[in-house]
Amino acid sequence: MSRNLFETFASRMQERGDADFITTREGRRYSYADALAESARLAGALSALGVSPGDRVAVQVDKSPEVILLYLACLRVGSVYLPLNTGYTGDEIRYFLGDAEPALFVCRPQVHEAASAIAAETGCPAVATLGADADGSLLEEAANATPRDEVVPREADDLAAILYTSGTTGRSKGAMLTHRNLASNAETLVDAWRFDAQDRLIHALPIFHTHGLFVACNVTLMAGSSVLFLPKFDAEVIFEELPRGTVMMGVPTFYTRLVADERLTPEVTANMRLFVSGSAPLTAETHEAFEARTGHAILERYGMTETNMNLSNPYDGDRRAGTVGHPLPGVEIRITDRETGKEVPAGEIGMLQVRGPNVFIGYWRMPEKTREELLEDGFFITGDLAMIDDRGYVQIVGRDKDLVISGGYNVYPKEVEQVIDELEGVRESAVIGLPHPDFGEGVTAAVVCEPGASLDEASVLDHLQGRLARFKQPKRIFFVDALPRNTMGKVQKNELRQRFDATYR
Ligand code: MLC
Ligand code: AMP
Repeated sequence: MSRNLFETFASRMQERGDADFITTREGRRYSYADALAESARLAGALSALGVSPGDRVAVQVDKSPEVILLYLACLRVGSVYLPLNTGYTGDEIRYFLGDAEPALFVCRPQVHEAASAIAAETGCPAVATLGADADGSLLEEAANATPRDEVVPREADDLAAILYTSGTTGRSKGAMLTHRNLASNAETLVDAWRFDAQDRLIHALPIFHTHGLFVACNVTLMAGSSVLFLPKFDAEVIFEELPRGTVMMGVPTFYTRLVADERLTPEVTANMRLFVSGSAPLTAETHEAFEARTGHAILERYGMTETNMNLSNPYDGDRRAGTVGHPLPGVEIRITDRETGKEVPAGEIGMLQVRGPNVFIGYWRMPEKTREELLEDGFFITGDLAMIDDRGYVQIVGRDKDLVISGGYNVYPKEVEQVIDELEGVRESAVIGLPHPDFGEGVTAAVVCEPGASLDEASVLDHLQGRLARFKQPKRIFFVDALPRNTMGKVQKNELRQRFDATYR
């Protein structure tokens, strides 16, 4: 029996027929029946463009309902959907295309020429465009293509998607996610968070990462709910839409921004039944302030690109501030000693490991990295430090990996350091995350210059422009005489964090 995730969606989509699937504030609307028909047309276009089962389809486009139809079309034809952050620069895209070797690159119409050059350089045979206003060559192709109604059979362990996640070495790793991974997590979350056809999800997240794509859209499709697609988070728009929504999912920055706004009241949120937060730690302060202002306890959950969602606070029962709740049904966790890998006693801090049908099958073409992080017994080493508190709730207390999370986006210091270090006059650099009132953590660099070099903050930032996505670029650069090191020669980032702690406060 085929285990193509699309088939699970399709039966729900058929049932929902003319009901709303995606709407926008500009009045665009796709019913479930429309989404079935349009995704079949797009599937026809993908085949006409040379996409075969198992091929990767790389997609770097602005958010629009048609992107989700394209994702569905990729599932239909058995290809592997590979979404890319729209903030990535040409250099970054070159790496992803070179590594993933997609059969097709779908880009924004305005960058068609540059994208085609990168595609040619990296051996990607086809390029199509898709614009935020339903423009571009892909939809033209779809309009002329013969719709493909059949769904290519897939096994549960066949790939449905590859999502790149940055790595400690500075090289991004492609997390390989299967049909089983995505289907199991969506089914679990529909139950855990009580999604149904009456729900209307306010969707302000980007759709190129796990949170906005799989958590939000797969759950919607699985439950037959409807989703209001907003291009980005804009507090003005959120306040207008809250009275018509039932659920919102966001990164902590959404909630700190809402709490800072006097329009956040019990009245404006009265129609809402659930607010979910994740991708970065939500402070207990924000959780408590939101509840005091609205009567809603934000449901915090914990996930990763490699695993989708692992832990969640309960729907019924106490949603504890500063915790990520309990393992979701089907997910096992253990908290281990970082050195020995043995489980630590309850109440102690250790490395969080997770296992379940949600856990990915490895990093694309990186068997060694996969072996380091995905253990033989199926547990995945998350790199997050956790403990189970006295009431059995899991707290994420820190990270063992050198990672900064800024506004829900991951930034690996190594990647930024490497680009800074290329600049003439730089001897070395260290990138850290510092407490930031809006983004949670602000990417910050400490730079040591070569003797006699005349660099300033602006010249370093200038150098990064166009080489690294904006969200990875440090908000501040500090010049130091030397990086603090321990006797082993390892840079002491904690010392730097203490020294510059007050930068954004
Ligand atoms: C924007 N900027 C950022 C940034 N977002 N800088 C650092 N970190 C970010 N996250 C830059 C912009 O380029 C701009 O700079 C300046 O900050 C101000 O922009 P803004 O208009 O205030 O930003 P905004 O568009 O409002 O975006 C902020 C945001 C957005 C938090 C709403 O970043 C966002 O939607 N983040 C969600 C990320 C996400 O989906 N993560 C999930 C990953 S999945 P300038 O100088 O260019 O003007 C995952 C697994 C899991 O982690 O568990 O879910
Ligand atoms: P990503 O690789 O973008 O999927 O980010 C995954 C990382 O985000 C995890 O390893 C955690 O460090 C972090 N994360 C996600 N959700 C939470 C949360 N609720 N609390 C703390 N950290 C989180």
